[in-house]
Order: sequence, then structure tokens, then C-alpha cells
Amino acid sequence: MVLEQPQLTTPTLLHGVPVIDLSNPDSIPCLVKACEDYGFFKVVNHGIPAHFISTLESQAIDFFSLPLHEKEKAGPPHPFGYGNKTIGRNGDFGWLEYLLLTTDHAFDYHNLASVSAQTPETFRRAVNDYVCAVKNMACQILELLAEGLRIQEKNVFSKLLMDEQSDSVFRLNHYPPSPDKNLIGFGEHTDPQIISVLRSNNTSGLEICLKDDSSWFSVPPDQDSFFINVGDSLQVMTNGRFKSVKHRVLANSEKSRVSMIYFGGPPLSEKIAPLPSLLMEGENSSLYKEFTWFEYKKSAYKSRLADNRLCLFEKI
Ligand code: GA4
Repeated sequence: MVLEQPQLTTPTLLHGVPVIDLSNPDSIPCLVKACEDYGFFKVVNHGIPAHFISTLESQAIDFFSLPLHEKEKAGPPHPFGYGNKTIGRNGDFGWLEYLLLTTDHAFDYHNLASVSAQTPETFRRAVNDYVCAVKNMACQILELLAEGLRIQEKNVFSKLLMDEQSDSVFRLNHYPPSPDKNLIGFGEHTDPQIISVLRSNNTSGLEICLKDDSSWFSVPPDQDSFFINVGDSLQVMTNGRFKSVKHRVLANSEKSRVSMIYFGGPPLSEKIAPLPSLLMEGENSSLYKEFTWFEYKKSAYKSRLADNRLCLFEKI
């Protein structure tokens, strides 16, 4: 007789953070619970080759080590390129410098000719290898989530990232050691897209806002794992069942923090609305008005970082 193990529906918490083992076929209920309770979790046993991460990280460090006037040749960051301390276009500042890149082929890596010893082509390849791998992992997670929500169309979320027209973004952040412990590296915000995949070196700083909306929790860094954020669009598609997590980064007074984040977004023309199968039958229980990703993005880019961007689209 084979005794069946009861399925674990509460994610394991390590230092307060839900941890999902991607190699465990029984992780689906924990994944769903982590998205409902935190909108955030850490992924281990992800299978992403370590050399994709180390190659890109060392190229990013080479780039950020260049003199400012060289890096500025790759700016400004609107819509893509090098940015220093300013975030967005509406007066937000942070203690960081960064490279904002598109994940499609439209980005001209020759703007980054200053990437020290590397040729633009080597840098492009490092970004591509890394982004391809994390995008596949993000899709695997989204498919498990669709299964966990008992949605028939397993690729209902992942197809949006896989679409050739997917409007996804990639950012490399460098937070230099700060003179003041209380400086904000990247101010509090939620991510507008569907899902974000973050990896950082071993420097602390990332904080997530817990359910009660008022306490911040410091996420211990782990350079071998990935951290996943639910974005605003996934909150809408699940009719608020999954939470788009508010997060921020505090400056570190001792060490540099380097992070790389893939933001998986839908095509611009995609209509975003709660999935019919997640609405209560016979009732109009949708919490959100339908919008296109283009409309959402346009209004997001007019907002300040800390604004609640979804309230414009909530049904009253
Ligand atoms: C937050 C998530 C991503 O980093 C980002 C950010 C974007 C930017 O840095 O240009 C935004 C911010 C982010 C949300 C509101 C607007 C746009 C800065 C800002 C004030 C690249 C994204 O897609 O939205």
C-alpha cells in the first residue's frame, strides 16, 4: 500500500519569506497562497545556469564602474538607457544608477558602446541569455499559478509574456554604498506589469510591505535565488485575489547592491480585466474596469512612484 503524502498548502517561510521549490511538483498550492498572502516569494531549485547570472553581473559591474561622462553617453533613460538618481519623469529620486532596457530587438546596444572591455554584441548576448532564461521561469510559474487557480487555459498568463509583442522591460540597478543609512535607494511602489523576477547580489536593502499595509519587512538577500513580485496586471486579472506587492529598496551604507529585474508585461493592445472563470457566477463581481495595457502604461508614466495606479481603474 502506498500512503499519499498530504499536500502542503502553506508555503515554508524562511526568515519570514515564502520559499517555493520549483523542482517540487507539489508546490502549486503554496505558490497560490504566497501570491494571495504576500504577492511575493522566493524561488529555489530554479535550474537557471549560474553562469548566465555571473556573466551578466560582471558586465553590469564593468559598466557601472566607468566614469560618469562615459555612462551618460548611454542616457537618458527615457524610454530606455542609463539613468542616475532620477526615476521616471515626474520628480522621483533614488540613491541609484541604472540601465533600463527593452527585451525586444528594438534596443540599439551601440548606445552602450562604452560598456568597457565588452563589445555591444557581448553585452547584448549576456542580457539575452539571462532574460530568455528568467522569462521561461516566469512562464513556468505563471502556468503553475493558472493550474492552481483551476483555469482551463493553462497559458492564459504566460502567453502574454511569450507573445512577440510582449511589452517587457529589463533593468540593471546599482546602489552605491550610501553616506546616510536612511537614504531611500528606490522608493515604495508596485510594479505595473504581470510578474517581476528579481535577482540581487548579497547586499540587503529590499523591503516588502506586509498585508496590513503599514509594516515593512526586510528581505534577507540571497544571490542564488530569485524573488518574484505579483504586478498590478496580475492583481487585476485575478480580480484582486493575488496582491501586487508594495516594495522599496533602502540604501546600504557599507556595500554596493546590484540587482537585475525582468518585468514581464503583456502586448500594448492586450485587454486587461478579471478572468471570467475567477468571477462569481451570475454576479457582476468584477472589481476593475477593463483597460488596455497601453492605457494603463500611459497613466502609469504620468504618476509618481508611490501612487496607487490601480485606483483609477477600480469599479466604484
Ligand atoms: C516601476 C517598475 C519598473 O522599474 C519600471 C518603473 C518605471 C521607470 O523607472 O521608468 C516607473 C515605475 C516603474 C512606475 C511608475 C512610473 C514608471 C517610474 C515611474 C515613476 C521600469 C516600470 O515599468 O514602472
